[in-house]
Amino acid sequence: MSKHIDNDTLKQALSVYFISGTTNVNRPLPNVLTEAISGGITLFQFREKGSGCLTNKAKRDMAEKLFQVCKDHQIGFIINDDVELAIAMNADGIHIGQKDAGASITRKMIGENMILGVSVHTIEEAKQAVADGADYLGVGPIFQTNSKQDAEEVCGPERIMDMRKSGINLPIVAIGGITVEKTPEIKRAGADGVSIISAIASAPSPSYAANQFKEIMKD
Ligand code: TZP
Ligand code: MG
Repeated sequence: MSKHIDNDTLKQALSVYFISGTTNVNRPLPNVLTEAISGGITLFQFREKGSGCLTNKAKRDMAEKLFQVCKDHQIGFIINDDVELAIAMNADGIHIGQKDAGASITRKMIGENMILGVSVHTIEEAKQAVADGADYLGVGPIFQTNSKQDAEEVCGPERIMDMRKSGINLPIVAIGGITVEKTPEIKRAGADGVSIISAIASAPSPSYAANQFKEIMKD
């Protein structure tokens, strides 16, 4: 997968976007990822953060394992924050936040062929990310979340609606506290996809959970 995919294909790929690091699961992440894929996730982001997270070679080794699982199932593999690792591995994409290196610098580093996702909270940030060359926007936290310590204020699905009204056409994924029950309203607000950590990573069956999201997001 690369940026050469058109917007519609990217929107499809973003529809059920599973995000996880090893600290979000209590069993091997490659197993959880494999189950989530079997349930129907459409994209994966490796986000290795928090106390006890892997670093250096252990992080790279885990990333390679997860990338291979994704390749085996034709699922795109995105890396959070770590531009150097994304480039070194030739990942499908990189996702950055407002506190990371700026989007335009990141775009210059990765070139045109890698997908660039940017987390935004406001319409201004969204417009800036578009101008800087983002391929998709992650908007949130939509609802209250326990998965991000330094999360901004909850903005609700209305923020996505407001972005659409202000003319932002880039693919948008909602993030933060997304559950199966809340997914229909996210879709109605104009999001192309839902990005989920805990509702899949901590689910008794990641496969079943992923499948429920897929059913709601299809068509
Ligand atoms: N960015 C905004 S909220 C969030 C991130 C990475 C965490 C989302 O995790 P969860 O468990 O799906 O609420
Ligand atoms: Mg970040």
